[in-house]
Amino acid sequence: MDTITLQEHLLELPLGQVAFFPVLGSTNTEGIRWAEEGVPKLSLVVADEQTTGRGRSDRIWQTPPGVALAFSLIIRPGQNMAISTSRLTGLGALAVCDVLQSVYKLPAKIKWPNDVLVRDSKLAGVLVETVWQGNEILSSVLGIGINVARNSVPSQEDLDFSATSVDAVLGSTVDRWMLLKEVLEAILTRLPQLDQDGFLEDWEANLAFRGKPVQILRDGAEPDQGQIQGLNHEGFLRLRLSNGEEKLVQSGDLKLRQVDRT
Ligand code: BT5
Repeated sequence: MDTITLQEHLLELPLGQVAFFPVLGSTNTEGIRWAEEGVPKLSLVVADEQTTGRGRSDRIWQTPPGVALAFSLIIRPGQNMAISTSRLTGLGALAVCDVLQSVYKLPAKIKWPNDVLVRDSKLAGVLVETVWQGNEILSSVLGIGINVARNSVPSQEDLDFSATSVDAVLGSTVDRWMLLKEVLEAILTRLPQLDQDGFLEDWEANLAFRGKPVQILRDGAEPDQGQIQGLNHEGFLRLRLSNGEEKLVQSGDLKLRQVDRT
């Protein structure tokens, strides 16, 4: 797909500038550059292949050619940094869940803060990055990677959590560009609701492992163990610890894992 064809495919959506790259380091890096240059809001960077795709804390996100979706949308949210970054991460994950559930009838869930799972395997990840102008947020870059075809899934030795693809969980083949359009539509539908309680409720309702025992792992710190209660207003995880206290967990360089009850 070239840029013109992609633009035509997405014509009904109120996007800004749209570009398709056969190969790119990272759509988020390009998106940050675009945002710094002042592109119109809702501009979209799409890559067929990423050579330096990244996750949180500069982890590697693999996007081989021809089999996955990697894209970044430039958004101008409000100025509340904590709310915008965490809620936009929720927005990306929720939009992918919306589409997988409603269009493809898949039991998609959000592994807080930024992963989309189907049957406990990850098939999409979200990375939101912020572009500042002085003390103000100029833009946020909402990056989403989705494993579509079966061979988009990295080999297990490169992963610290089990992974899958849309085609694998569906048992049939999905049109990547149709899926892109559906996810963008879901993002655009939810975006005006970002500050509302209803958005938070929907995000919370789609959390994986809710009410189940989980661990929050951080390098160099004792893990927190407890039950997922839900989210607070800022999108922090509410965890009920074994002593009955509730702890708020802010997203960051952490890993959430279900505690094996066997
Ligand atoms: C994420 O980080 O899951 C966020 C991924 C965001 C990727 C998109 S693609 C478009 C945009 N441009 C970018 O450069 N990034 C965004 P995190 O939760 O930190 O997970 C990273 C971990 O996921 C890695 O350490 C691997 O273990 C695993 N991983 C890497 N590639 C994967 C894949 N294709 N499918 C499933 N897991 C993967």
